[in-house]
Amino acid sequence: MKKSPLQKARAAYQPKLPIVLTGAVKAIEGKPTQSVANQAEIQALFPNTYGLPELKFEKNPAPTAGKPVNVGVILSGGQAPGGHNVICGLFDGIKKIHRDSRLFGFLMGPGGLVDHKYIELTSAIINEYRNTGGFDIIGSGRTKLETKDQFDSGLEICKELGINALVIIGGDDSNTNAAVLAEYYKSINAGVQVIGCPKTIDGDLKNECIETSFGFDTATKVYSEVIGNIQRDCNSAKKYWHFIKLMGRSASHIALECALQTQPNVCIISEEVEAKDMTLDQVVDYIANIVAQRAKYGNNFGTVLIPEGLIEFIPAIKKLIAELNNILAINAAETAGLSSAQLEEFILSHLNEENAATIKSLPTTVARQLMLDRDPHGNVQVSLIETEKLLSEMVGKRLAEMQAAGQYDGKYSTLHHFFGYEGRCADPSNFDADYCYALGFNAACLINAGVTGYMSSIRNLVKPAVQWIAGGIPITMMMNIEHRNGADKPVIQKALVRLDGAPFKKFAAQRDDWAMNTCYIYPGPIQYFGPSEVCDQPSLTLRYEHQGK
Ligand code: FBP
Repeated sequence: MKKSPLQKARAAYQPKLPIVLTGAVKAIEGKPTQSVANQAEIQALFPNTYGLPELKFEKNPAPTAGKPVNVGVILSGGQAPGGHNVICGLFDGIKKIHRDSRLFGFLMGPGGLVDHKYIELTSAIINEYRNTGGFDIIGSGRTKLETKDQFDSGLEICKELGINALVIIGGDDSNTNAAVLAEYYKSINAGVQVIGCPKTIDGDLKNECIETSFGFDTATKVYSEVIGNIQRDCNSAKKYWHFIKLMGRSASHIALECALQTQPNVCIISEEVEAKDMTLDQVVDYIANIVAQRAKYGNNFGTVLIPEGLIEFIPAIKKLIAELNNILAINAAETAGLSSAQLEEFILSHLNEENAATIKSLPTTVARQLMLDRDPHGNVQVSLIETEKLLSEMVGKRLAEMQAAGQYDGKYSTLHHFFGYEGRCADPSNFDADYCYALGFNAACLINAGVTGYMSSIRNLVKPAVQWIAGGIPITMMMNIEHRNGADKPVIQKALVRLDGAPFKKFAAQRDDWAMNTCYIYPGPIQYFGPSEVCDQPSLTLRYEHQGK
């Protein structure tokens, strides 16, 4: 395969490992753990994997010779920069345990395990993918691993290939499924360990023990570069308002991080909209007032960042989505074969009065997307809803009213952008390259320690990589019971933006200044070579969260 000079140079990059993982390790057990909520229910559902202790690796001065292990690896869900390095770290880790260890990659996500589609990952293949973005080494998919038939089918192929452990690289939903799989295999003494790795650009898989999910750092740096470029263009021509939607599913972590990096005129944080019980009209008023204020000083330009999940957080729409979820889950059999038009009719006839009124108030395209576009986990496909256009149009209408009332005198020309897919497969930043390699290498250590139902954990991330702390966190510890698709289910608690957290507080303290004055920052592209303060910095979210502790 032909490679660019940067690709060649990047292939030679040696990710930095925590010092503890550079030699033999032993697992030190902490105290038994508890789930974040609903302890009794989670314990009853996970009798074999609940309450396990946290693990921390320390140097082992008297290691014993390791035995070969065969490991299967799965990439699950949306792409995130650094996934290849998790696999490379895992490969190097199991080879360090024993040179005859083997790694099998299941193709196109969890479905590959169920359908027995795999390849053996040899050193020749692995070396082609070191420090690269993307998930193309084995592909990814969103098949949900949740039924006994799927688990049994997975076990068949594990037995056939002599696989002792599976590593599932995924977000909160995929790691929830990893925990269920670990519990099932343990309950039948299947002899297959299951280890998870925290992946998602969305940054919503984090807690006391998992400081960040991988991919967030690179993706937000890519988006911030492009937002900065747009801001410079915007500040040069001074004639457009740019409405920029940013991926991130429900949580606004990506929008918040990009705002901290680039200082736009407006950034909406969904979690705040919900906390303040704001209506869509109030969000529109907030933006329109800033446009009008800036126009008073001749500044008929600006940037507005919008998290993709915003629509779900407007309380009236949230209620609507909850009822839609229930209707679809309860009537799954009845609605299975319906055409889009029939399904729409079915839903409209089942909605309560309040929600029917909400759906009628929305533009038809948005209403259709809410009703019809769902991913396999039942989530609304928020990335498909064009909130940036919806908001800019509504702001335009509001400004026209204000103009008629003599409250606004300016020009309002808009441009729209959606950044998501552009950042998901970027070559990982040094931070993500190092973090991911360490997560994979550490997963091999967890396998060697014989544990199951754990997530690979690398902490102390604002310090240089050599000082990072390696270990494992029982996945059940992160779980609670939530109402999903019409039923109560054990799931990993999603981390939303905390309004009492340091990153939001930093933003909130400065946003009025950014709104009125043009304070843009132009972060520039990710740098791989050069001074550490340019190349190795973690996200601002991570830095502020640590400072705030
Ligand atoms: P994960 O939660 O699987 O990591 O996915 C992240 C994400 O990029 C979201 O930000 C986005 O809403 C979604 O995937 C888009 O999904 P798809 O790749 O199926 O279009």
